Amino acid sequence: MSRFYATTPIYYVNGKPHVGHAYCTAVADTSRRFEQLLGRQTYFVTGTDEHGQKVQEAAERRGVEPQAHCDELSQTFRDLWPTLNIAPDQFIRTTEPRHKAVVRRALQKLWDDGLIEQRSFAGWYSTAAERYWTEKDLIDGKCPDSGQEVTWLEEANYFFLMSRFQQPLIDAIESGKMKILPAKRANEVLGFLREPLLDLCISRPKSRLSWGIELPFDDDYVTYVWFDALMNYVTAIGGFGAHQDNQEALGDTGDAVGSEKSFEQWWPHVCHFLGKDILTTHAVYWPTMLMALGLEPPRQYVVTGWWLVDNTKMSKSLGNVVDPLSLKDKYGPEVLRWFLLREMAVGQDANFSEAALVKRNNTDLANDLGNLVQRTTVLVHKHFDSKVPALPAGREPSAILSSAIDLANYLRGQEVAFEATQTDHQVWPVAKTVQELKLHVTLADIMTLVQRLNRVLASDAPFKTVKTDKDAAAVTVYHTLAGIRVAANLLWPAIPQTSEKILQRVGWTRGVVSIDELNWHDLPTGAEVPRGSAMFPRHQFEVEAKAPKVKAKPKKSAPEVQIDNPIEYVQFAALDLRVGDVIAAEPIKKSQKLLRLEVSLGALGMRQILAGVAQHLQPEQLVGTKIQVLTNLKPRKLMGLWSQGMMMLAETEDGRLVPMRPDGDAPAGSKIA
Ligand code: ME8
Repeated sequence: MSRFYATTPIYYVNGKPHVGHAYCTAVADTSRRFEQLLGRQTYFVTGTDEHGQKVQEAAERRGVEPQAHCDELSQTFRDLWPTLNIAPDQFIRTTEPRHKAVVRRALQKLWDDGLIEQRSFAGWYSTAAERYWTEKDLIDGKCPDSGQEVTWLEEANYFFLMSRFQQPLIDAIESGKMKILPAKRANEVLGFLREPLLDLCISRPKSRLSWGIELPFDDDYVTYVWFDALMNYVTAIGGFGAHQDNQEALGDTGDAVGSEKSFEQWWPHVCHFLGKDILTTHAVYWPTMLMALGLEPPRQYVVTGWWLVDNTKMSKSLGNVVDPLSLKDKYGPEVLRWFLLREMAVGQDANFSEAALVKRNNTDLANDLGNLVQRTTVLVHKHFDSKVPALPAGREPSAILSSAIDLANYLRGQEVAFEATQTDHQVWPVAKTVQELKLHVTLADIMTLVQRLNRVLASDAPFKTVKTDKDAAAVTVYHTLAGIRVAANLLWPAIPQTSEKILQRVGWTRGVVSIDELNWHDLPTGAEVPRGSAMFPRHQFEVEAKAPKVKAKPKKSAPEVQIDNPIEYVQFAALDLRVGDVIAAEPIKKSQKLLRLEVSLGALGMRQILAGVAQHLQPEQLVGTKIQVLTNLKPRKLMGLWSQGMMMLAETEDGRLVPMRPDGDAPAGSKIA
């Protein structure tokens, strides 16, 4: 069985955790859970980075001893993860004796091997970045990383001969031995390596900084915080003689920490998750340190983007951070997880806003997933004695139902002749996108199964057929329950708690299974389907409307306009108008006014829209055309069918209804503003 060793950055304890930290840790947690579904043995480590100037200063500001400060702050990180359903196997702290011993052994080895030298050194030192810069690195005389002041310092220090490993590092990246995702980040590192690589100062004199690990060969110095911190990835799995200390510190936690072989077994399978702000330390310092120590460079990196607030990075020093705890308390941990994972394309930046979080909840979770579970289970309670219905002999699933089964099998990696229809965006097997660490794509692909199951309900209409042909309804209901089970199992890595609840709601009591065992037809007929309330409440995001500015006197030249019921811009901005492609349109029996439309909103999926235009337009006039759709109108039930949006129409004075169509080529899903 192959392995997967996931790590996150170990976070500085100079402030409380924010959404940026929660994001990277949630991505690592979700990836490891996907790897578990794919049948791999996994190990997941996170922790805190506790030495160095930033932490020493944070403790000084609070007037507490550094160790007491670290104990307190580290605990806030440790306590946060379980509340977000993040389940690391190990939480490591750099002030633990087991880690300090590893760092000292590593330094001693480099010193003995002549790979560390003492030199006198002068340069511009940035406290914020905890490093020296050359004159030409500075931007406007300030630290290029943090924008903070720098000071000129001259001192004797110890240097790791990093320059010797420049070519081996280039080779490791170019040969793909050390894989950096997304690829543009690998190119960035290679670009950096086009310039001569300098040696790395790995010591700080105690006269300037006392909060660190003492060098084993000179007790006037402590270790540079990055040299110390990066070694955590080795300590955690028992490298450099840590396995015995690990066992004592952590108890028996399986082969990842407890055996002499643990490092050998796990290191080749490491995957470092980190933000783009710490790419150089991870992809240049770290592999060269490992090479110098006679170890293999890391196998894989996933470099994530930044959450921005008003297009500026969310960061402790800027004070614009979003507290994950308050959001979790307000919306629940899984809504927060879902938003973080689904909204941000791994590797790119995204703007954080509570309004966007609410919207994600309402569209993906409440409308698509929550409604699907609710509508199907209500049918079971009403018409099938609260049990998974038996499949009647000789009745075949409808074409759309069969396509949902094909889609599920395709997602599981079965060789199914599944072709994305024109209404889907491109869908890939889960194993492929997981391996490429494109989690946002994986989740969007799984949601296409959920959307298709909703279309099955709309098209097979079991709530109708149950009255005339109960066997037909039983076929739809059985398969929809089976499909929900498959979708919930596949969504488990992102929303573990919810997914387990959904499994129970459809009568599946055997828990989450690996993707190989995830057979659609395993859902046992006759299983009890328990009652429950709606899983994802819709939320309303209150935007405080600013009072309109009242001008003392309107300018003389301003034309007088009479506006009935004026609205604020925020009210307009709350409307989500999109371009939609009409895929299908049909009259609704017994209704003179309504047409049922199936509308594709591109990557946002499909919607069923009931439009009151039957007396104005023939279905053929709509199929294949583009329309404007108000997508965030609360869904409504009309004639027993859900309408999940509104088609925008111009109403002429003589009472005609004319569809509003984009003039020019705007793809489905484009936002209208
Ligand atoms: O750098 N958006 O710790 P740190 C997304 N101790 N992710 C963000 C973010 C944002 N706005 N802000 C922070 C350190 N992060 C070192 C690491 S590892 C050996 C030592 C995430 O507390 C992102 O993953 O500053 C970033 O790399 C990490 O937090 C930095 O956390």
